[in-house]
Amino acid sequence: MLVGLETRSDGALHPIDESLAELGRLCETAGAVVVGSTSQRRNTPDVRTFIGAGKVDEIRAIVQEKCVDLLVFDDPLSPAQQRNLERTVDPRTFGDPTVRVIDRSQLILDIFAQRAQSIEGKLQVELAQLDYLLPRLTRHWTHLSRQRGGGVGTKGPGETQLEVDRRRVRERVAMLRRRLRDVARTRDLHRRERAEVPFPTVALVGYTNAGKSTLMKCLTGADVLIDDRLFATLDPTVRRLDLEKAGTALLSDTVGFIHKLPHQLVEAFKSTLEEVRTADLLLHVVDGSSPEREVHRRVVEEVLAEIGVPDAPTVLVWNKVDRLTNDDRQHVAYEVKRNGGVLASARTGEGVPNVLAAIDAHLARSAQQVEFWIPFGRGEILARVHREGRVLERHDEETGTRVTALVTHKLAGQIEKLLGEAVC
Ligand SMILES: Nc1nc2c(ncn2[C@@H]2O[C@H](COP(=O)(O)OP(=O)(O)OP(=O)(O)O)[C@@H](O)[C@H]2O)c(=O)[nH]1
Ligand SMILES: [Mg+2]
Repeated sequence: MLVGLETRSDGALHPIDESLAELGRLCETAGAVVVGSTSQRRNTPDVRTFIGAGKVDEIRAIVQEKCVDLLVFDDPLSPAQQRNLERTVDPRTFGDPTVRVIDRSQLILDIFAQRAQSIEGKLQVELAQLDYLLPRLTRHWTHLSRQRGGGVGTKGPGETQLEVDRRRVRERVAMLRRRLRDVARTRDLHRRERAEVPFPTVALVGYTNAGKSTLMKCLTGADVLIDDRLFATLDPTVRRLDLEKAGTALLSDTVGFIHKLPHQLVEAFKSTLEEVRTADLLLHVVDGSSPEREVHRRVVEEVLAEIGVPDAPTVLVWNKVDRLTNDDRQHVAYEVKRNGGVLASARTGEGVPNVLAAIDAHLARSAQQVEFWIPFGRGEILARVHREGRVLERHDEETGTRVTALVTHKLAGQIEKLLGEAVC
């Protein structure tokens, strides 16, 4: 059962019904069956139980009637609120509570844990989960011992067992951080190798399920996972993208964002999100057919600011236009006029040439026309200019070749370095 609270501060950005509907989709993605939802309007959350006492009674009755065993709150609960709620909504008066109470963060962490594929992804998710768990390990909190299966012989007396649990979590956190640092170092190496490559990089960003992976497939032919589920993609993929004017670029697809993304995850996924941070251009995909498109766009911008790229050059893509009715199309066209961007459908291919043209134009603008003089002995440099830039003119002279080419700043710098002082 889903529970939402509408406080004065958040109603405007994300209407409660939409937020709960999204929470329902998250539950389905995680494998839970939603039997109902309820919400309450209050000025501020209750310190003890988050929602008011009357609402707690109402929920207790539904829990009994519908045999609910999981309550999912749309907002972050404090460890104490979570514990108090578990004890108050439970219809039984003895033993461990049979109703679990979790919040959106924990649900998202669960989904990430189910879906993480790469070693790095798995480490990042576990770190985020433990970070979330640590403040929740208290004397009254029995999840950890329950997870260990009944716990005969595992539960020490009160505090002692708690201390053991906490220490084990901390040790594991330290170990995970070390391993992540190693993995991140390798990834960094790959990235640096890529930086050596002169190609500019373009990163797909956007709300989860906006169609980033579908657009990646449409643009590059990459065989990436596309799924009508939230958080289908967790691990980054990089593919080559050939552009008419700007030459070759690299396109990367990575994890999507969502409203109220747990900060532990943003923290843990920082190294994955490096692809986004170091990109020359962001391709921000919005599901143009969603009534929530404006909220989604803003949420993505907020997360981008949180990871340190508030003003990166961006091309907005209003995707899924094939799903729009004529009326909706006019609305979206108005938004495109106001915010800029391109209308497209990654499914039907409509508008995709415009997306390519927008990327090309942006990257070509950052390319420059340079003249190189390359001595005959350095044929490999000339070959590279041909391969990675666009040669506009070429003259063979007595001892070398003079070429005028359109190249990225990166490539210009690298060729200059190779030629020493030979650049005219
Ligand atoms: N009708 C329509 N559906 C689309 C379009 N683009 C993507 N979809 C569908 O939207 C769903 C999500 O697409 P994905 O490409 O997996 O979305 P994503 O942004 O990569 O999502 P995550 O990886 O989960 O963050 C899939 O069912 C796609 O088939 C489109 O242009 N039109
Ligand atoms: Mg995806």
